[in-house]
Amino acid sequence: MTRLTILAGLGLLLCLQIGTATKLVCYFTNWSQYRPGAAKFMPNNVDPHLCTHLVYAFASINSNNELVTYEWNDETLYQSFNGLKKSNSQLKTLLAVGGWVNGTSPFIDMVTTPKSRQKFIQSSIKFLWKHGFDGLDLDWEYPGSHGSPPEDKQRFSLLVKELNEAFQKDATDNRRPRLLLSAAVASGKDEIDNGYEVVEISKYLDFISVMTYDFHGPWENFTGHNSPLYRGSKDQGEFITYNIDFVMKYWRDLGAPVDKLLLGFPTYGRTFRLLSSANGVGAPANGSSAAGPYTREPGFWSYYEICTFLESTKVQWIEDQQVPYATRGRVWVGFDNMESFENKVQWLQQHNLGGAFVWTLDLDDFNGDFCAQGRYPLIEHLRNLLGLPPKPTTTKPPPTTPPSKFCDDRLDGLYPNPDDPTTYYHCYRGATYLQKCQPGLVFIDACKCCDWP
Ligand SMILES: *[C@@H]1O[C@H](CO)[C@@H](O)[C@H](O)[C@H]1NC(C)=O
Ligand SMILES: *[C@@H]1O[C@H](CO)[C@@H](O)[C@H](O)[C@H]1NC(C)=O
Ligand SMILES: *[C@@H]1O[C@H](CO)[C@@H](O)[C@H](O)[C@H]1NC(C)=O
Ligand SMILES: CC(=O)N[C@H]1CO[C@H](CO)[C@@H](O)[C@@H]1O
Repeated sequence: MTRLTILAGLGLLLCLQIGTATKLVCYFTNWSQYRPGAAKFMPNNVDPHLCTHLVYAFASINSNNELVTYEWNDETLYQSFNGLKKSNSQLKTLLAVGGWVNGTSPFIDMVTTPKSRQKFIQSSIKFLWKHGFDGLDLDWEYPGSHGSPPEDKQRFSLLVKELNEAFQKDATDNRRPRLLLSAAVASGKDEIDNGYEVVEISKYLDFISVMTYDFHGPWENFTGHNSPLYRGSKDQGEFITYNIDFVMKYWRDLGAPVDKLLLGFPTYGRTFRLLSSANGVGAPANGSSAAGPYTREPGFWSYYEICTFLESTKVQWIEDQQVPYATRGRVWVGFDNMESFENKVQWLQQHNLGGAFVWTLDLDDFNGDFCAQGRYPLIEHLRNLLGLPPKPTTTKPPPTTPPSKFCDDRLDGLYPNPDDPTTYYHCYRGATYLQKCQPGLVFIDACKCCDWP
């Protein structure tokens, strides 16, 4: 297996960052507020320094083609969500519009005529400014399939173009920043073919988040990984397209500029119920194993629920696909961990992508209550791997080694602090930042991460 050292990743990234700023876009979901106990997630659980962009999922479209809230308390949540920008003035927030209404996508009616599209566009501009968002994220699953007619492929391009033009005009007329425009797009080859005029939409979108997960799940009759990096050696037929390497190259080859493409990082896994004692990849399965106690959705476990499962079994590695799974009894789960994130970031950097997005904030161990790896262990690791600037810290430097000097003769990267194992140095563009591990954890040089001693 290839194990990327953070140092190499950061060095490479420094070169890439001269032209473009790497993005780390993180999704917040309006339904995580209903999870029980330590899993309940509210906007005040978001670390405002973790990601470069936050996206609130989801808003909807009403029968008058206007952008509207979903949840009874969305407006209150918008306020605290956008209030996070008070703690980090660099942070950008977007509102995702998507989901289903009356069993169908609300985009389908909205895109039919120039008039209905304008109604939506104008209501969006008003709504976004009213609530303090910096942009709109289109989450239509999917134009041209899943109940949407073939002509929606062109209508989606028109929507994106008209939104972009209206956002430009709004900025000029009202002398305010242009609203951002992005889309979360399909990773299935058929959905891509049926849904997007890639060159056209790429002109008008600030970034394109490719949903590189849900490749395999309990809807199939054999085990498979949720988000494999590479094709499995046994994959045949259409299955050879069910992996990140294929899909991201497909988007690129259809004409999407790589610096607008974001790779999707899931903080969850997909579970199966095994049918026999065979328990590798491709083993016969029938449906999902029990729902997680916190996410309470069959077939779907958050990273913090997987952590708990891992206490009673060991992590297995899918060598050809570069991702982990775990199994015990009749349970099988394919998931992501720090190591698979490292491989994926390495891929992302080798192919000069614009960055990463995470589905979702609330599925990571956001409080550090479950996995003993600190707060947001996966996303924090992802942030470091991407080489984003260190988060501000209130830690006072120890007097013996003035931190302003520590990085003077060192390459960018993470280093142990010889004077205090509970802290570490992050060198970034010549500056020294002293970072603190979560209480009880120490810095481990081998993984460049904080862990239980
Ligand atoms: C969904 O159906 C309900 C009941 O038929 C209707 O009142 C509502 O307007 C529909 N919503 C949309 C967006 O069409
Ligand atoms: C899954 O179902 C297909 C037919 O739908 C069948 O051809 C295949 O053998 C099944 N695979 C397993 C592992 O049961
Ligand atoms: C799979 O599960 C369904 C529903 O639980 C059941 O009806 C069916 O017989 C199962 N199939 C096999 C092959 O066990
Ligand atoms: C609790 C909940 O699920 N609230 C809403 C959040 O947004 C989705 C859209 O996907 C709605 O379906 C939910 O009702």
